[in-house]
Amino acid sequence: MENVETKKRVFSAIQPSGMLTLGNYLGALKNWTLMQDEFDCLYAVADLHAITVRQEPAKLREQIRSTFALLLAVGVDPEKSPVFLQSHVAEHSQLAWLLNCYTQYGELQRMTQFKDKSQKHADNINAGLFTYPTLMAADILLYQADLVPIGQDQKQHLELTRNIAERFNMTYSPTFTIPEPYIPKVCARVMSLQDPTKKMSKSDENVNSWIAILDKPDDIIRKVKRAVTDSEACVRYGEGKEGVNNLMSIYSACTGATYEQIEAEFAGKGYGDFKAAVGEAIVETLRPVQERYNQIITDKAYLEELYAKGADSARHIARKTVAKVMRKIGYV
Ligand code: ATP
Ligand code: LTN
Repeated sequence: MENVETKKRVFSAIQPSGMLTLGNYLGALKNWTLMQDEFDCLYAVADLHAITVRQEPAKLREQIRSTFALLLAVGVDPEKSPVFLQSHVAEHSQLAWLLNCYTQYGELQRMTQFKDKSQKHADNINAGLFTYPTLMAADILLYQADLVPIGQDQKQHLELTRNIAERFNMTYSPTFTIPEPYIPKVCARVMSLQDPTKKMSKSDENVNSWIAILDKPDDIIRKVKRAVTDSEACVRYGEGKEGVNNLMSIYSACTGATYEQIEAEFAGKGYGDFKAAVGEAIVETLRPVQERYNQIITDKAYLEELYAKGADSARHIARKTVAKVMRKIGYV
């Protein structure tokens, strides 16, 4: 009998940040919603990961709630895909410890994100920052995920996850599913509006370089108007036109238009008209998300009910994996 059991399992997580960007939306979250029918998905707010850098308690609490509400607002449907807070499922921490003992110091030392972040936060190079990838491996392996939607920057962590899983399977017997990365083709990278050779990032100090999912329409229009382009004044996709390419890519992701259609639409028109249209398209794309977010974030009871439900469903799967792992290692 064909049933849902044959669907591939998908797991992904996002760190809680009050300021998720258009890049997070078009590059990651939108894709999460599109995968819900074809796959058996689970999604988490990676709040345990967040404390590898120092967080202010009240602000962290606020950002965790806000990120959870945003996941629902962009269209993650808790009826289809359990969505939960990582810290509510203790098995994440538990499996992370076990996997730490199957991960080499040298492997973690090679992680480029560790090298970058330890440079950025030189005053707080804590052991959690170093072992962050084993927690991420635990997140994925707990649910026996087949596919993990991630951005380019997380590929190295997924590769490590696969190595840890393969090592464990070889040492004992098949225990973990070996996960594959799933990198969406459309708008995989939204670039900075101020320096289109860099990815759009909320940690960029120049607020004009990024658009938050919750930015007000006027701010969105203004930021796009100020976006860096070039002196050719021709809307076409091409080399040396990173700024225009980026805006075309965003416009395409928001409207569904192909690059040829966009070039035709703006033939003979200047960047002013093009930027106005791009700004408008972003506003219209984000409008329904913002409306849903504003409804959800004020409904505390609804949110709390969903945290609990999501964590229950996740825990049900996670427990089985941890029990299996502990049995194989030799725990009584
Ligand atoms: P930071 O800006 O602090 O580096 P971030 O914006 O990259 O963080 P993450 O939490 O690391 O945020 O990313 C969450 C997800 O969003 C990841 O899958 C990441 O690849 C994706 N993502 C982030 N920025 C972009 C972007 N500009 N374009 C496409 N996808 C992005
Ligand atoms: N490290 C990721 C967030 C993350 C994740 C995961 C992604 C934590 N656990 C498991 C995929 C699967 C990030 O910073 N983008």
